Amino acid sequence: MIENEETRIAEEQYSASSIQVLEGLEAVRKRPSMYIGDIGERGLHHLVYEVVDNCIDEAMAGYCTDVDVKILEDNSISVKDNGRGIPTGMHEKEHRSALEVVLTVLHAGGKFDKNSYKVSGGLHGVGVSCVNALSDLLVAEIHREGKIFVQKYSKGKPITGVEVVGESHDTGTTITFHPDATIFTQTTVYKYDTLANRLRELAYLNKGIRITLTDLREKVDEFVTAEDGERKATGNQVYRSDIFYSEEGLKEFIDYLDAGAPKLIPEPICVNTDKVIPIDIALQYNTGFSERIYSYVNNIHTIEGGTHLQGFKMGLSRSLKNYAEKNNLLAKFKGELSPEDFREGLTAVISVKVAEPQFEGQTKTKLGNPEATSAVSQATAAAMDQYLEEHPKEAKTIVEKIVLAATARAAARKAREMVQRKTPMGGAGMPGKLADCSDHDPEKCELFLVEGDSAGGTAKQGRDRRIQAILPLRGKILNVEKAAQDRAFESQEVRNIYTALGVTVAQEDESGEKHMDLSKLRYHKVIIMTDADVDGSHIACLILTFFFRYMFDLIKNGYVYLATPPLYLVKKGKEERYCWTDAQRDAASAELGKGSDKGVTIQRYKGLGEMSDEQLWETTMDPARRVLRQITIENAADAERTFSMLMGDDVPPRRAFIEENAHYANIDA
Ligand code: 0RA
Repeated sequence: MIENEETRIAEEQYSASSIQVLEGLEAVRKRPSMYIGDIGERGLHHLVYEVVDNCIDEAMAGYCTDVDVKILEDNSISVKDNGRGIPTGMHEKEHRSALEVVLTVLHAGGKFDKNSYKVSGGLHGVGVSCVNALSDLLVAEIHREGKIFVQKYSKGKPITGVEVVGESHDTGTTITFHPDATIFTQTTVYKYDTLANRLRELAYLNKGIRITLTDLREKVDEFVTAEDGERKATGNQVYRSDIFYSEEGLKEFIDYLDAGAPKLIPEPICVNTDKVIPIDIALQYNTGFSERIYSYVNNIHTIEGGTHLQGFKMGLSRSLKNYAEKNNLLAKFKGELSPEDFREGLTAVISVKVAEPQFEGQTKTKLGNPEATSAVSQATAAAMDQYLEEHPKEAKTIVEKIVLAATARAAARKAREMVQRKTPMGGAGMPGKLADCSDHDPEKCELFLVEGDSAGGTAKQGRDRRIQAILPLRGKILNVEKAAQDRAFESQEVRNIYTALGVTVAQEDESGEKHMDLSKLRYHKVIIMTDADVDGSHIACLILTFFFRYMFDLIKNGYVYLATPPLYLVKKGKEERYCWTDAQRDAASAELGKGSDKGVTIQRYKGLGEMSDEQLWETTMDPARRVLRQITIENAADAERTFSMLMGDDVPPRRAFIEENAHYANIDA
């Protein structure tokens, strides 16, 4: 072992070209997750974003207006733009076409156009070459200089030369790729809604670009919305397609995010400057209580925030506080304003461009550049100062909301203290519904959060009572998106979760991040176990949203999991097969039915309650046999975003979306 390792290191040092090798596409194929995050559903979709990012760059440089994304019948993706077209001429130093350099050298994308302010380029910034490496077929079609050029690749290697196949009066690039199933072993099936969510977001973040998405895999019923708002089927079958286009950018993004929520001020407030770095912000207050701030750097969602977010919070509080004091609006208010009070009912999108972003944190999506704090803080305060001066009526409304928030916070603190007082001292004061385990070593112990009393009962019977505790939750837990903090802490289910876990409420630190003390956490696995149906995934989503907003550190430390109960039981005589997918079901039924398919029965589990306690143990709870899906920050953020963007309010089309999507937006292993 050691010898091999040493030999390998020696070899790497031996030739300078080994660096080239390491930077080549073989490295991408060897360790794909290092380049695209993971090789599950997220990574698969990431390939599309990586290509689209190049088109966005081309658009930001002023050469492209339209991007056309298609999901082809075999789950290939084609991305077409009307930019300049990737250059096809010989690259002097490389002795091959520039096209080939772009498609086979990591980071090559931006090397030619020094002038452009390249800010996009994908989360991992690896470019199209990475997509090429991970595709079993990639076809590049370039319209440029009056001609159509085509070159084909497989697994990153050219399989044809650059061929002229026709003439064209337009310019542009079309990249068509098919993800390599030997890399993406979990799935190569694209989800329309996942792509749609990201493309919609990109359209809002980059106003003026028209992005279309079309699914050529199957036709669906066409609907029209009549003037009275009713959706009617036309009787036609069409490919599913959406056009994402935003004239006004973030302002419209806010309207989309807040659709249905009663607004506090008529129009979102916008912050827009290029002084130090490009900063684009829109914010709106609604009559609700939750704080929703989405921050982006170079079009990348910064889940863990960072210096730009910190600057925004500082600038916002400073301006509002100054204004309120200067105009004597706090005269009657006796309490104290805390930073959070300025953000109750706030929906904001922050988009900044940073030339050399330093990404930190677990997900590498936390901006570290210190200069962003003051730049964003000053820009925000200046724009807010001006808005408040020019809109005294709205200013007064916002300040009144802040004072109300501060008053409610005092009440919330009381409720919180109640939660904290009930914190366990050796088992006493545990929720009545909790069936605790006998072991007390948190590292060994697991808490199952189970939907409903009946499934809870089965789980209690089936569990290993030494290390597994069960907490049944009543139906749908509170939607924390829509509740004030004090109401959240009044919820019995929410309190039970705090008490059972042995934790107290997270507190905001100076930089505006919430952290909680996990030293008394009683279980190191918190397992959400819900039915494998639409309602079940909705409930899982609600619980995840709660953890995401109130107990982020729990997710960050990898303590939160989803259980995966089977969907089917295929049976013949005494032979039984549990199945989690339709493919497994079909295989099992073929296997057991060999000879005669008589006597093969397929049972579809609709809920946990339909399983016996032994079945639940064997399939879902037994540590030796079950499959748990660990919730990552990214997955939780996706769930939260899907949930928040779609379910924040019961707007009917959003509801329909959830119902159509029986599965969690983006949660994978
Ligand atoms: C390198 C240089 C130039 C454009 C591009 C790459 C380019 C890449 C992609 C990928 C998808 N769409 C794209 N469009 C353009 C500059 C070309 C010039 O100077 O004419």
